[in-house]
Amino acid sequence: MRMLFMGPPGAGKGTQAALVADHFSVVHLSTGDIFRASVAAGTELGVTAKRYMDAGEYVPDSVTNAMVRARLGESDVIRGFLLDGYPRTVDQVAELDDILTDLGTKLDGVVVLQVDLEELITRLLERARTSGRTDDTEDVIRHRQQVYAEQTAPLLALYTERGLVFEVDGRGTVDEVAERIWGAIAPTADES
Ligand code: B4P
Repeated sequence: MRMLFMGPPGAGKGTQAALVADHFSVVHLSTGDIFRASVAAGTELGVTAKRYMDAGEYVPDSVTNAMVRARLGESDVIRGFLLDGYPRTVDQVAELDDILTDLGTKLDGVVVLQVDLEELITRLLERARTSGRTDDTEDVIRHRQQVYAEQTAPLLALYTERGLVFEVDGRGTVDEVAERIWGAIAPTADES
C-alpha cells in the first residue's frame, strides 16, 4: 500500500494516517513529525525547519524533498508507506513522481480529508492548549490555513485527474472518520 493523506492543517491527517499505517504494518511518514523531531534534537535540519514552522510557512522544497527522498530509500519502505503532509507544493509533487519512478512503483490512492475552516481552527486551538507546539498560536494557525489554500489545495485537482483521490468527510469523531476512510480505501487496499 502506497498512499498519501492530504487535507488542511487540523483535518486529522496525522491521526488517521497513524491508524491506517498501523493496520497495514506500513511506514507512516509525516514530514511534520520529522521536522519536529529534528527541532527537538537540535540538528541543522531542525534549526532551519523551526524558522519556517514557527511562522506557519512551508519549509523550503529543496530541504523537504531531500529528506523525503532519503527516507523513502530506506529498506523498511518496501512493504509500503503512507505519506502524511507531503507533497504540499507543485515542486514536491514533481519530486515524488521522480522518486516513485526511481523506485519502480506508483501510488494506490490519495485520501483527502474535508473539514470546514471554523472546525479546523477550533481543533488546532484545542491542541494548542496541550501540545506546546510553537506553530499553534491563533495567528499562525490562520496563516497556515491560508498557505494551504494557496499552495496545497490546487494540487488536489492534479491527483483527481489521475483518478487517485478518495474524498472523505473529516467531521465527527476519530472513529467515525476512520470508518469512512476504511470504507473508501478497502477495495483498493485489498488489491495491493
Ligand atoms: P504538520 O505536522 O503536517 O501539521 P498539520 O498540518 O497541522 O497537520 P497535523 O497532522 O498535525 O494535524 P492533524 O490534522 O492530524 O505540519 C506542521 C508544519 O511542518 C507545517 O506548517 C510546515 O511548516 C512544516 N511542513 C510539514 N510538511 C511539510 C512539507 N511537505 N513541506 C513544507 N513544510 C512542511 O490533527 C490536528 C488536531 O486535531 C490534533 O490535535 C488531533 O488530535 C485533532 N483531531 C484529529 N481528528 C479529530 C477529530 N475527528 N475530531 C476532533 N479532533 C481531531
